[in-house]
Amino acid sequence: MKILLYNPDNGVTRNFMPHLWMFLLQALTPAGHEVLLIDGNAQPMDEAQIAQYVRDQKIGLVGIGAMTRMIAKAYRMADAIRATGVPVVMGGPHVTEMADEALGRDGGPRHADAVALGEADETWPQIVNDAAQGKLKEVYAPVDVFGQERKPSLQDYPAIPWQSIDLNQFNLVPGAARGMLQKIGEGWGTFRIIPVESGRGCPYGCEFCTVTGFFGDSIRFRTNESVVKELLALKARARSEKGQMAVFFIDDNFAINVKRTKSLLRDIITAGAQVHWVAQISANLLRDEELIDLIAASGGKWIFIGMESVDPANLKDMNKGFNKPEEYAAVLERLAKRNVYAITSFIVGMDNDTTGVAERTLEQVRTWPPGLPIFGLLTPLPGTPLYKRLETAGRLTRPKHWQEFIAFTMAHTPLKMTIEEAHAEVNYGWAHCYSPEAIADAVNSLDDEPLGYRVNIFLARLCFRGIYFPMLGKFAWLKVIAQNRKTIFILVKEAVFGRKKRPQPAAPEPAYAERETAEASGD
Ligand code: B12
Ligand code: SF4
Repeated sequence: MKILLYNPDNGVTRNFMPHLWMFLLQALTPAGHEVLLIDGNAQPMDEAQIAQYVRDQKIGLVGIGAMTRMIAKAYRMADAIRATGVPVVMGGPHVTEMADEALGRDGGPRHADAVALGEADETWPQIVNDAAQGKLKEVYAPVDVFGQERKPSLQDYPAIPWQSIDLNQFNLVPGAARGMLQKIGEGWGTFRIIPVESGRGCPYGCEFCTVTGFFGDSIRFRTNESVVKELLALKARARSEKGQMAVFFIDDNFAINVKRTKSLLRDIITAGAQVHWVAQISANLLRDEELIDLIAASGGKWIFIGMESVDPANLKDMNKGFNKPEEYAAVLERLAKRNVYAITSFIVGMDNDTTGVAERTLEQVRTWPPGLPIFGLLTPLPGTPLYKRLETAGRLTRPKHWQEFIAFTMAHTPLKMTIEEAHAEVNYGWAHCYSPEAIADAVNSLDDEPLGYRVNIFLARLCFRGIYFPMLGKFAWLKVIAQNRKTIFILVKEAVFGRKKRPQPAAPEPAYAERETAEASGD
């Protein structure tokens, strides 16, 4: 049987990274079936196109995975596929919470023949076998013989065949430049960001997050050996095609067990499996200097930190009181000292937020080493404690907001400001962090660092700008390049002519004790 795994586009950005679930399920598919992958972010398709594709390729089963924000598109695509007579199975965090919606059991239209609840590592082979025999059931749940939910242990994680998977749709290097760039250094003909997981689960249970409910508070890890092997395979692939590759460790909290993270990073270093990597780690776990040394030495470049708010009252409300705003600066400086920078994520619209929250946050951000601040609106995702609380309080203005997803638009009323005020705050945050002046300031703040770091922060800021300000298409990019031409000129000049010698800071006044000694010794 031919199987298509499809991930819908998010309608806002071209995702910079493919979704892991597709590669994982492909690797877990029983022998004898062919699996094709389409990520709508890389290969945009509409309903008619996907139906045609399914017919042309003689697909026998389609699997669709989606987050809440993509579910409306996922349902439309599923409807078009089912109209061709091909069964659709859906999985992922949204349908796990809203299975009745996907199956049309809530009074609405039916979109899926079957849903896979929760982690599908163990149910997927059964789904494929049932579909091949025309005996697809409606619901697949990962349960043990007693009917209790069972979480895969990850100890026998499958080897994803990165050396042979078709990754053409995920190359971030523009087609026209590939030939030329392949010849530069070790080669830049391809550049891909590949998702790798080293573990699952987070016990913290922040109020707005689906992770603790979905993956459970039982934390599970792959063996170090299996992660190291995967990194080595990815490195070999990049080398063989004269390209580059970076890894996003998609674990919810990569350092949730600091001892184990250190041991993994040590093993990566020992095996020479270092790649440039990004990971999500909460600020409270970044206190350990040895951990930060190992992050830097193993190739860690960017750490995503869910700071959420600089207001402790908000953090407490969200059950995220373990975030201590007073230690954010120290955490970021600890990272920056090793040239590791942070993607700092903030949520606007929390119950203690009032107008001016974006500027109050930026007052702090400006005192930190440069990074990539991002701003989002508090969103009640189905299945979260936040959703239940707001529903009970009658504060949901669009209880089924996912059925008509509107980017950067609230679905509930904040307590101390209006929805429009919250939108304006998010806009303020993005506009002030990604204006040409702000980007130039970020680059200049790394004045003492080698050119590579300055270029890195410049390019990263340009890309992240696109999360809020749509930058789809060549024209949009040209406009951004024109707006940032001064910074580009300075960086290019430095690359071509080298760095202008900067005035050395005056020698510091000797410390009191040194002065005393020098005077006493007659120097
Ligand atoms: C990596 C990641 C991202 C990446 C992008 C996704 C990517 N390209 O991988 C980035 C950083 C860009 C991102 C952004 C966002 N993310 Co995100 N992200 C994740 C993260 C950390 C890992 C995803 C992952 O690969 N997990 C590992 C795989 C193996 O798990 P999985 O995808 O759930 O798949 C398993 C099952 O669900 C199931 N399954 C999944 N799909 C399918 C399909 C079929 C057919 C079947 C049978 C089974 C199946 O089988 C898999 C194996 O068990 C998750 C949290 C998490 N741990 O999952 C959040 C998560 C998916 N993100 C989330 C959110 C909310 C967002 C944002 C909206 C945040 C924001 N406010 O901006 C944005 C939106 C991005 C966008 N514009 O599209 C939520 C989604 C919740 C929901 N109900 O939708 C999650 C769950 C985290 C959370 N805080 O609750 N994210
Ligand atoms: S620390 Fe992160 S992954 Fe864990 S519950 Fe909180 S937001 Fe979710």
